Amino acid sequence: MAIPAEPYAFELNPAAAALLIIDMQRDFLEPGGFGAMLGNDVGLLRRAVAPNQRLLAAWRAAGLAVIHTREGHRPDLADLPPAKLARGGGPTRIGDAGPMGRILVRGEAGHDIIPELRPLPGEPVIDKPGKGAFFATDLHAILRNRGIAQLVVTGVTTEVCVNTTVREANDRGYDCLVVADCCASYFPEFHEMGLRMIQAQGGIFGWVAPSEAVIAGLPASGLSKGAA
Ligand code: TIU
Repeated sequence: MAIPAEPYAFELNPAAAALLIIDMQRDFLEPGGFGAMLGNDVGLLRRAVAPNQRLLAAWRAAGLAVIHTREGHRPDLADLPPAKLARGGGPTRIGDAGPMGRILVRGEAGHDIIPELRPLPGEPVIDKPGKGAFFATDLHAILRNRGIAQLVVTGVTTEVCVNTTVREANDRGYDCLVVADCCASYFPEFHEMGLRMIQAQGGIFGWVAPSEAVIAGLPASGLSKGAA
């Protein structure tokens, strides 16, 4: 199935593709979390919620693999680099108490994925301490065990965790299609440039397409369990 994309059509192989939704967590998309702590207007990220809901519904209906990620740290912060703790400049830091619990800490309300995109049983959730979803996680093993070679990537933020993950994936041999309207940034110009960086130079890191093109390119009926 050829999906119209930049810089050229993406040949989707549904049995070998996963939807990878990056860090659609309350800590980034709701007031009082990590994103707000860094001085950002979290409302700018909300524009990606409805497109992700539509794509996720279509992707699930087609019976294809879904994987979610969350950025965060152990409650004892043992996996938090001192430099990451120190950066940000504000009075509140990772691990401090906020309105949604301790900021960017696993198990807290703010660390969870927003209710609009709640994972279903059987959809792996990758907890990652860094920006890239491959660093210090079992994502690569999970993908290989499932025969996944293509990643359709969405989430936040475009130039930080989405870009870092796509670059990591590209170096590991995965073909990545980034869904433009399903990503967002606190900086609209970084969103635009983040997408351009992926598709430039003949698709140096991958492809970019709108969600409606991806949805139109999905198989009409669900894959059978044995198809992969
Ligand atoms: N600050 C920012 O733009 N992003 C992050 O800190 N993490 C993710 O992008 N998930």
